[in-house]
Amino acid sequence: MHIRHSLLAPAFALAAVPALAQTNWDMPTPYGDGIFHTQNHMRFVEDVREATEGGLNITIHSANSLFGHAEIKDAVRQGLVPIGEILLSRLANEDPVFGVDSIPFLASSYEEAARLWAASRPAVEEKLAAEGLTVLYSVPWPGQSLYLRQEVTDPAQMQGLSFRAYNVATERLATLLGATPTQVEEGDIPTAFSTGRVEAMITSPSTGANARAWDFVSHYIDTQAWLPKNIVFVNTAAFEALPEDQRAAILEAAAAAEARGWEMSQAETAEKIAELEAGGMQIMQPTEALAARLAEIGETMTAEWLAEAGAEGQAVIDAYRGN
Ligand code: PCA
Repeated sequence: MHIRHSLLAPAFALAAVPALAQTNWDMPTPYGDGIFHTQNHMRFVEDVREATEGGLNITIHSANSLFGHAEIKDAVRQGLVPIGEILLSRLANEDPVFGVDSIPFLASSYEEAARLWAASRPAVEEKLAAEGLTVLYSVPWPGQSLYLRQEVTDPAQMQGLSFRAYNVATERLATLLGATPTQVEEGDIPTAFSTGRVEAMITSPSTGANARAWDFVSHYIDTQAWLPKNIVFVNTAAFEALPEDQRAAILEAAAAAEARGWEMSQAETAEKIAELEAGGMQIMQPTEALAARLAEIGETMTAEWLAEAGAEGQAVIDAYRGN
């Protein structure tokens, strides 16, 4: 009798489990907890948890802690994890359309960046869908500006600098400036500067302030040349395996995360420039000569992108420009 009871007890406990069923998802991301993108994901995850009454629990693994940036897309595609984030333009070597947001001065305000995203989103979604991925939301970094160890008034001063790159467009920009590009993950920026691997970069005030750029560079030149986006996607099969109400909860939280993220990005542009200044950096506008050279490079990179992206690329640019 006594024995039978103790055998029955676990069976009752197990029978109760389905009512409390919880799906746990892991979400690898490339950037650290101090970055607004990650903070935006935390709100997204909270919204999903609340809307599903704890039924869908997403755990963020930030700063490349579960998969490295270069592995995240394939990890989601293969179903090793159901959801993840990457910098969209890291995929430009797979298809040029993924890199359209990283062309200098093609879309350098939030209003332009939003129009470019609207114009390119269908193509981005279609290409990722063909790989079994569903786009949830995409949020831009603040404008990309120069970080240097001396005041640069003439673009010729950039020649020969070892220049930190984070995608193919930043490599190309460095090369066109006569600098030497080196790929460095965002989290490795302080070490790359302190060990002398790089001595200049172009990135957002968010990344600059998070890396405490004032410890290793002295000048910030406010070019705000483009707004590259991060993108969050799910494995389509994993998404479709969820109950209808959980799918709806994800889509609703994703739409809210996209709207909130764009606002956070815009709001922190000035805030993070102020942090760079408070840290001791010189905040400058580009000289006419530097601005002219960067504009010229933007034209070159737009032409190169169009040549590579063909009719499909032209259609994106036409839609963006309202032609
Ligand atoms: N920060 C990321 C991508 C663009 C940005 O502003 C980086 O520097 O790697």
